[in-house]
Amino acid sequence: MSDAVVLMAYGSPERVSDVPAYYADIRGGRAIAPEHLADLVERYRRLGIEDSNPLNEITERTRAALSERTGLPVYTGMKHWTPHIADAAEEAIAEGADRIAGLVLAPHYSRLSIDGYRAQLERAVDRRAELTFIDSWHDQPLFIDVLASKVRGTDAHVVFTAHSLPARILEEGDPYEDQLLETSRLVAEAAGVRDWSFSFQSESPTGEPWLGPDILDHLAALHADGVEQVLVCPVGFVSDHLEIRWDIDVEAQEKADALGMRLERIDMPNDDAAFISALAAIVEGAL
Ligand code: FEC
Repeated sequence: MSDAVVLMAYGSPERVSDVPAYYADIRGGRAIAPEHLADLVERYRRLGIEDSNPLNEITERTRAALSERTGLPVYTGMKHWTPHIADAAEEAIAEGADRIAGLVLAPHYSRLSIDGYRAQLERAVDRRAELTFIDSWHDQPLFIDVLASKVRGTDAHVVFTAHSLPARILEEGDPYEDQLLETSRLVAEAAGVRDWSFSFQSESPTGEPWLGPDILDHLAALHADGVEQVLVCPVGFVSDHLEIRWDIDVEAQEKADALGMRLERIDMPNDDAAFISALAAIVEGAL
């Protein structure tokens, strides 16, 4: 069989002028409040992505490194931006793939997030190749080692974080929160870290309750308990996303400063060699 990988990511606008169309794609046709759009444009602008976005270069480096490491053709497909997941699938099939592994650059499964990637990929492949979709890889040992190496030996209280989701997923029996806590526990154990906790981040203003606690409230609670130093380890993200560079590096940092706490965060895995080895093992296991 001729194997290929479709490596999927959320997607990020290439330049500030892309933000309205990008946000419209995320909202899937539902209304966008003008102040929410203005706020999002401002966040990207303040991160300096006026004309180009370094995150997309990181994703390309990750793709190239995974291809080199596995010896397989790897095609990048974005959920909410270009190149779309359908473009990646089309290219893989045009170049002769008859078995495709679908891997999302997000380790934890939720119906609300990962099923969207799966649906786009299945629709695009349309049974023209055998498809092996990887739902989650939150406990993959090499991935756990990558994160453990980033928190091992710290004196700070480690706060593991991930993107929040609407709280209704719990009533639907969604495994997202359990998987996040499992990753956090495994990383803490592997690193010998005893002083840790978990909180969510990056809640969106959609008008319904989201999973908590949010990191900003959590920092205040930790401070009230006498914690002075935190190391943030965002287990739900693997790259330098807006959620990291804004929600942690700006918002959480400002909150910590106001509380008189010291806040640091781990360097994200991005295209680290050890992380690429973890991705390669996941793909090889699936194929
Ligand atoms: O440019 C970048 O670096 C940002 C990329 C980005 C990632 C990401 C990850 C996740 N999201 C998840 C769920 C939701 C839900 C909504 C939602 C809204 C946004 C908005 C932006 C955005 N997300 Fe995101 N998310 C990223 C970007 N996300 C921008 C819209 C503005 C805002 O709310 O700040 C609510 C949608 C709605 O309005 O109905 C739900 C989940 C993840 C982690 C898994 C994954 O990466 O796929 C879950 C990266």
